[in-house]
Amino acid sequence: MTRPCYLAPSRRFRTFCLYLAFGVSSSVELKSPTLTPSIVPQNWQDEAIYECEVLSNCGGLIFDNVGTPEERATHMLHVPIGVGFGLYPEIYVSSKPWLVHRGAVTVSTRDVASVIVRTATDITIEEARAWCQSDEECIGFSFPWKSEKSLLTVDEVVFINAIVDFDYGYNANSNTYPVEWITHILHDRSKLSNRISDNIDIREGKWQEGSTTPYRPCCSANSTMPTIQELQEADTMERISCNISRADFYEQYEMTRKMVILEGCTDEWKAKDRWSSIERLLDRFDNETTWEFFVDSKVYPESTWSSVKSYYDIHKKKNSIETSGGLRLFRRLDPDNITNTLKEDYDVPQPFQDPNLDLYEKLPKFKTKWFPRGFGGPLQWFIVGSYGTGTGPHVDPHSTDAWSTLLTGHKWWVIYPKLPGSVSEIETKCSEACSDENSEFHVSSKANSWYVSVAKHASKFYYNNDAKAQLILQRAGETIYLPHGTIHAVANMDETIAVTEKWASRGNLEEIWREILTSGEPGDWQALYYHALNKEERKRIRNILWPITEESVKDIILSHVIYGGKGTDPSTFRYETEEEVDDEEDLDDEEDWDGEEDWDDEEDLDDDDEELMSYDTYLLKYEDVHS
Ligand SMILES: O=C(O)CCC(=O)C(=O)O
Repeated sequence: MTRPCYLAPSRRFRTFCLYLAFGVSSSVELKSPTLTPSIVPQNWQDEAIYECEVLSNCGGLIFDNVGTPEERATHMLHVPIGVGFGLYPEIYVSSKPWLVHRGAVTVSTRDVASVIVRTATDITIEEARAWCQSDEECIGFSFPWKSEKSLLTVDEVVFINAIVDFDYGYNANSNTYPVEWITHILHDRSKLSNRISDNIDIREGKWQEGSTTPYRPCCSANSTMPTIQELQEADTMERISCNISRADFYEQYEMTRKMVILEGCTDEWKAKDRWSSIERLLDRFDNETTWEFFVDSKVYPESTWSSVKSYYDIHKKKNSIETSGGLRLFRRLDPDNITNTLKEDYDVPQPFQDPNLDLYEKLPKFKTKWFPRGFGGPLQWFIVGSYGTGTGPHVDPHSTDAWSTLLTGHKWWVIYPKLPGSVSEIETKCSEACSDENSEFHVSSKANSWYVSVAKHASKFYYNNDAKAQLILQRAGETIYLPHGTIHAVANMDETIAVTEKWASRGNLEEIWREILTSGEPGDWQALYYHALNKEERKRIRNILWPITEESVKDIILSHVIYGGKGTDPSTFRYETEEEVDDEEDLDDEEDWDGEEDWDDEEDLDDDDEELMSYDTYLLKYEDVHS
């Protein structure tokens, strides 16, 4: 069975079979949209429509109806105007109000006065869209992508009332795109009518390296990092008080998967003083305590605190973001003396104080498997970073949410849009020519290059779904809540000290459930289902897939982004059939779960004949399987 143009949704952004159907036309009966992107497509045609709605440059589709349904070619319309529509039995016109294309509208000297409606400098793209929409003539605007003056505005915008010619800036001699332009076209069919010539080809260029983002070079880019002041101006993230109750926070943010910043969580912490600078922190530990630290690409495991100190002293003298050599500690807070010392200084922020916060706590074997080296307890890390160090873009592992509290300094967070399909991994990376710079970094040189090439421009681009990246400045005393699945990168803008925790949130239960089904061991899902969840949560689970059988789990895939090749390979899934589970003789219907509140009492159980397995039984079964 061939599907020539569109493949499975997971390949959505890699597989294209694009045609341009551009032009001015007479009236044609158009097929109206059959679904919105929030509805899961049921057949190949709906799937293609779904993909088109997500893609920022898809104006519509032609279904040519030749061959079997699966063989019918699907062609993408970049700006559906209507020419030739009559030749095709089925046409879909996207409902999105703006189409975003790589390249610029070009105007001959003769046409300048008639085609260019207005030019503007230093305005945001939102302002440009609003102006164009309100103007009677304007059908779109072009702007050079790489604007260095500000994080939010573009240097120059050209508003147009017609598209006579289009250029995506390719230079055949150098095989490069020396000047990158972007064009937003107002998808208003009555306004567009007779304003676009029918022979314009804008299909090329945009899909270079499979990316919708044109400007991604790094290769030791030579530019400056934004200032703290500029980041502060660009930051529009919601802030709330840390006094919000656990219940309210869960309902308003964890359940709704909404990122937010909490203020005031550290007011009573000793860390406010003890971690107020790296210099002060250096007195907190014995010289002989051992640490792992990063300098440039090198990890120094098992280093003494005195070597961390002397390294810090040397680096501090350089004190420049442009030089490599920044120090970074990223230490897991497993129970030991260092952790005991640090724990005197901080507390879990109030909205996360909950003995039932982490579903993985209920599955200690699962947790140890995916977060090795742990000796139990919450998944927390202590992070120290000097000026100019940072992480590359990543998604936190194994479906975990995170809180992260900063005690001193400033961190720049780059948050990519979270809507499904909005951003593909490649769009967050340096160009392929700089692939070495895409490796993980904790260090100044690569971090600096990525931040000035990719991150600095991220909030000026409209990704698929018309979604945008956010730039955030985290200040001392602020706690970021990051729901799972968000691609993020974090740079230290000066000396920083932070503490963070990751956990499997009940707000993300569906994804945690998929994670356990795809990467857990026999017994894990039963332990979660029968012992950790309440009635309502069990219902949520059964809405995804029930009963759990060998056949039914085959189709389970994680629906979140698997970033950097990291994540769960569904083929590793190990299941027990329903029969096996039901036949367990040692299922125990009266044990409480680990001394905790008994959610699974008789009244609470649903009518699906649940049987309870004690936690001890679960561990025994687990040992059996692994012995
Ligand atoms: O704060 C940092 O330096 C990095 C935090 C982060 O991205 C993480 O823990 O996943």
